[in-house]
Amino acid sequence: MSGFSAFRLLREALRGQSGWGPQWRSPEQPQPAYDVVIIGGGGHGLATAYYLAKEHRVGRIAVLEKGWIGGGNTGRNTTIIRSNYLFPESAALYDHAVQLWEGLSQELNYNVMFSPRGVLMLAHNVHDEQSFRRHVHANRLAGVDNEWLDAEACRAFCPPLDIAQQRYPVLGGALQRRGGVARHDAVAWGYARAASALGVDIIQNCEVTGISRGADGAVNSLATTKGEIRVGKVGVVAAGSTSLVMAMAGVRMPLESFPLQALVSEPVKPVFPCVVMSNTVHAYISQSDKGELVIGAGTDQYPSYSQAGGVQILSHTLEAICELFPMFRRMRMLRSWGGIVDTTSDRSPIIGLTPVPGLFVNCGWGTGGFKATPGSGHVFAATIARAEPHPIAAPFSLDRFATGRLIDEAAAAAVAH
Ligand code: FAD
Ligand code: PYC
Repeated sequence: MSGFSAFRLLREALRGQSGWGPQWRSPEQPQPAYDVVIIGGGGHGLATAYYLAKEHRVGRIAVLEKGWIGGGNTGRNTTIIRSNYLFPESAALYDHAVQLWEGLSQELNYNVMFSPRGVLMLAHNVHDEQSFRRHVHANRLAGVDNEWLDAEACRAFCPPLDIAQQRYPVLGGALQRRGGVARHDAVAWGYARAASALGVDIIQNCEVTGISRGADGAVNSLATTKGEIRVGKVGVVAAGSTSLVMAMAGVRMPLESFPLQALVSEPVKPVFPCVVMSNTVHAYISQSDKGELVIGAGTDQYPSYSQAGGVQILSHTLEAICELFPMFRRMRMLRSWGGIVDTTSDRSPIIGLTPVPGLFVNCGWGTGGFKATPGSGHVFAATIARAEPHPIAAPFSLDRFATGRLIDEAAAAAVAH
């Protein structure tokens, strides 16, 4: 911290923090027209706007958010970051993101608290072990770090883990040491501040309610709760609401939407050094820098837009956490919440062009898109600016559901599915 920053901090502490200005501009009203509008002010939408402004000359840019930025899944997720997916296309996409995470605090000059403390995925049966070993081999061939640990090595890496209990036997695990967690709000705020400084308008409480097309079929204006906006190009980055937004332009999406839940415990001193995921059990856990255990569950079994989620889903996850980590049996849980995730049949995202000229979509991240935030924004910005897919995004086109060129990452994404 520079001497000036230290002095400023002290001065603000003494005068009741009254001198800090807003970190980003958030105009009450949008301009009448923009060259590019991003629908959705989550991490992916804000990152897209930032890279559009920074790396591409596309003119006036706005992000329209129906609530507050980061209030969707960006602010509701358990922040696990990893790139240990099976297929080379996915390794390229998710590892592009991990590489950007590694320099993101410097890039944004904002501490996103990226903490590569290692992500350990537990194997509970022979099938798990075979599947994870296959991922380890595939990842190493693709230049992505991943290694197999036997049960004793898992316990050494994560001392709270009980490898002797019988209900969820631990045969070993796949460890990605470069994986970890980041602070979700800071990611949204950091991108918002940096995008705003580059001239992007971030309009909150502005819901898009209609998408209009001209005689040539191209998108030309948006109806919003703050009036009509003329647009050149539109990027839809609306996570669990993608199907609803795309329907406004007459595009039916191959998505199903499910509630996904998580919860946090009371804060305790640092006891949990890493991230542990159990795909078979649908449970994942880490400890936040505030000391809370951050625990996530599986999706509900039925599609729904209810953010409540089933109580039985949470109780199943907590029972498993207590079996795997008996030292947490007497911890009290503080709060739980849910978010709506949009899933594709191959558990890979959709990034790219749509049948509507000028309309682009970035969605289908299901239960696992936080980890991709910087990479997703980076390749989507290039895709919008050039009106052709960025090479890393190209395999994730919408038309793969017609051509059959699916990228089946069900096993890699399985923790919450
Ligand atoms: P969001 O942050 O949801 O942003 C979309 C925005 O669009 C929202 O703010 C919404 O209000 C806005 N919007 C929607 N409709 C409109 C409209 N009509 N007009 C204007 N704005 C609109 N991923 C991981 O990688 N690791 C994890 O550990 C992880 N854990 C998760 C745990 C839970 C409980 C949940 C729910 C998700 C988890 N995920 C995880 C998934 C991850 O949260 C999402 O994939 C990711 O955050 C999606 O980011 P986004 O910016 O696309 O979406
Ligand atoms: O995709 O890594 C993941 C994940 C962890 C928790 C929810 N999704």
